[in-house]
Amino acid sequence: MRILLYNPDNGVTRNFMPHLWMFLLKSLTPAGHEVLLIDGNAQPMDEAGIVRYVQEQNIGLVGIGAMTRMIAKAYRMADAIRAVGTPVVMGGPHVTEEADEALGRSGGPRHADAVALGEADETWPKIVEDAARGTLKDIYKPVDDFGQERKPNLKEYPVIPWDKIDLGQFNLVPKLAARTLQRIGDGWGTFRIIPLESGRGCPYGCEFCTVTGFFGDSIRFRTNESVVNELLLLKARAKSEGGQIAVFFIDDNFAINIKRTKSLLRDIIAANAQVHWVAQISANLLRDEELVDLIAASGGKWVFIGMESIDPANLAGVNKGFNKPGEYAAVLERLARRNVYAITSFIFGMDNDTPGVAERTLQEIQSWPPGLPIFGLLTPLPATPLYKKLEVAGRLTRTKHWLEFIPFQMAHTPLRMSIAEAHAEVKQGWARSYSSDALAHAVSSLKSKPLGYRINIFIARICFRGIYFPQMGVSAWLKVIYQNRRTIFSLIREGFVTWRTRPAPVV
Ligand code: B12
Ligand code: SF4
Repeated sequence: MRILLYNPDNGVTRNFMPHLWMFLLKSLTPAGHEVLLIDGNAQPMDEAGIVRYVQEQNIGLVGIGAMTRMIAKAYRMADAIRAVGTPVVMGGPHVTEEADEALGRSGGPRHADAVALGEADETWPKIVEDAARGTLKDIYKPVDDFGQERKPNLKEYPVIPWDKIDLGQFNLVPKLAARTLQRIGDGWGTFRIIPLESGRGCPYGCEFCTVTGFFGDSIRFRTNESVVNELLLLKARAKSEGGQIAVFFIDDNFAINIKRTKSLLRDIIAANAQVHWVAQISANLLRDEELVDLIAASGGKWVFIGMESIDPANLAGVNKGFNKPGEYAAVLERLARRNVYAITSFIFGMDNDTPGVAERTLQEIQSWPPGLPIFGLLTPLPATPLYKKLEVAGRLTRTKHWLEFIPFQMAHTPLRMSIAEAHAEVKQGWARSYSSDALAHAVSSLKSKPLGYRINIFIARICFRGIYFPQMGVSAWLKVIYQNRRTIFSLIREGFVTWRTRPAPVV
C-alpha cells in the first residue's frame, strides 16, 4: 500500500523546519508499504491539489497530523480526500483532545475514518496493517495488556534514515543560488533545520500548555548513543551534499534533567557530533554555568526561552511561577558571554496585563543582549487547564476558535484590558522589535563580535519578522530588503573589507 503523510500549511509562514512526526512514523511503518511525505508549509496544496496527488500516486491511506492552529485546514483536506474514497487517519495533539469532533460525534461532520490518540509510535504499525486489510477502527489508543495508557519507551528509538530520505522540499537555500553557494566555504548549497527529539514529557504543567497533558509528566529519554548517532548521520549528509545542517532539539525542556543533559552534551562533544543547534530550555535551568559552557561547546547557538511575562503575578496565575523575571537579564548575559543567544517568547493578554504591557516589556528587552523576541496572545487550547478555567468562568468568546482560526486573535476576554487592546499590544511588540531601526540596533549592539554573529542575528530577525508580518512571495521580500538596505549594505561592505584584509594563506 502507498501511504501519504501530510501536514497542512499554517497559512501564515513558510515553516522553516519539517515536522518530526512524519519522519518518525515513516521509520515505524511495517515493511511492504511505501510512505510519501508532504509538508504543506514547504509544498502548499489546496483540496483539488491533494486529491489529484492522491489519485495520481495511487495512495491507499492518508495520515494527517495537525496542531489546533491548522486543524480547520486539515479537516478541509481530509474531507476532500475522503470524498474520493481514500481513507484518512488523523493524529496529533488536537484530535487527541477533540477526537469526537474529528469523528463527527459532536454534532458536526465526520472528517476522519480513524483517529490515533496520543503518541502513535506503537499504534501506527497496527493502523497501517488494519488499513491495508480494510478494517480500520475509529480510535487507536496506546494501551497495555490491561487497558492502561502506555507511553512509548524511547530507549528503543527507531533509526530515522536521514541519509536516504528525500529532503528536497526542506532546503532553505533558494534554488537559483544553490549551485554558487555550494562552492562557498564548507558549502552552502543546502541549509536545513532538522527536528530531533532527545526526550519527551514535561512535569511543570503550565496552565496554557498542552504538553503535560499530552506527553505526561514522566519524562522519557532516548539513549545518548542513539541521539549522537542521529547527529552524526545528519552531519555526514550535509557534508556529502556540500551543505549545512542545523538541529532543533524539540524536547519541551531540553535541560529538564540537568545531569542527563550534561552527559548527552559531553557525549556529543566526545564523538565530534557537534552541529549548530537550537533547543527550548526554561530560564530556571540556565543558572548552571557548567551547563551553559557545555551548550556552547556542543554547538548550541540559540535557546528558546518561554519567558511569557515580566510580571510575576501573571506567571503565578498560569502556574509558571518558577520563571523569575528578576533573573532574565543574568540568564541572557550568561548565554551571550558564550555567543549563545535567545529566542524570548512573550504572551500578552494575561489576566494581570494592562494597556502598556508591550512598552514595559520592550523597555526590559532593550536592556538585555540582542535576541529574537516573539509575542503571542494567551490562547485557550483544548483540554488545557486554561481552557477549562475560562469555560467555567464564562469568559470564552469563541469556544471553538480553531474552526474559525484567525492568527493573532484572542478567543477570550482578558481581565484588565479589552481584546482589541491586547491585539494592539502584540502588534506594537512586533512592530517595534522588527522595524529596520530595531534590526540595525541589534546588529550594531554586537559590534565587538565577529561579523558572522552580526549576519546571523540579522538574518534570523528578518526571518522571524515573517511570523507576524506577511512575508511570503518575492515582492514582500524585496520590500523588506529595501527597508533594511542600510544594514545590509554595511554588513556586505564589512564582509568585503574583512575578505580583502584576510591574512595570505601559509604555503
Ligand atoms: C517543534 C514545535 C514547533 C515548531 C513547528 C513545528 C515543527 N516544524 O516541528 C515551531 C517552533 C515553529 C512551533 C510553533 C508553534 N507551536 Co509548536 N511545538 C513544537 C513541539 C515542541 C514539538 C513537536 C514535535 O515534533 N513533537 C514530537 C513528535 C514526535 O510528537 P507529535 O508531533 O505530537 O507526534 C506524535 C503524536 O502526536 C502522533 N501524531 C502526530 N501527528 C500524527 C499524524 C498521524 C496520521 C498519526 C497516526 C499520528 C500522529 O504521533 C507522533 C509520534 O508519537 C511541540 C510540543 C511537543 N513536545 O510535541 C509544540 C506544540 C506542537 N506547539 C504548539 C503550539 C501552540 C505552537 C504555536 C501555535 C505557538 C505560538 N503561539 O505561536 C506555533 C504555531 C506554529 C505553526 N506552524 O503555525 C502546541 C500545540 C498544541 C495544540 N493543541 O495544537 C504544542 C503541543 C506545545 C504546547 N505548548 O502546547 N512548534
Ligand atoms: S515548561 Fe514549557 S513545556 Fe513544560 S508545561 Fe510549561 S510551557 Fe509546557
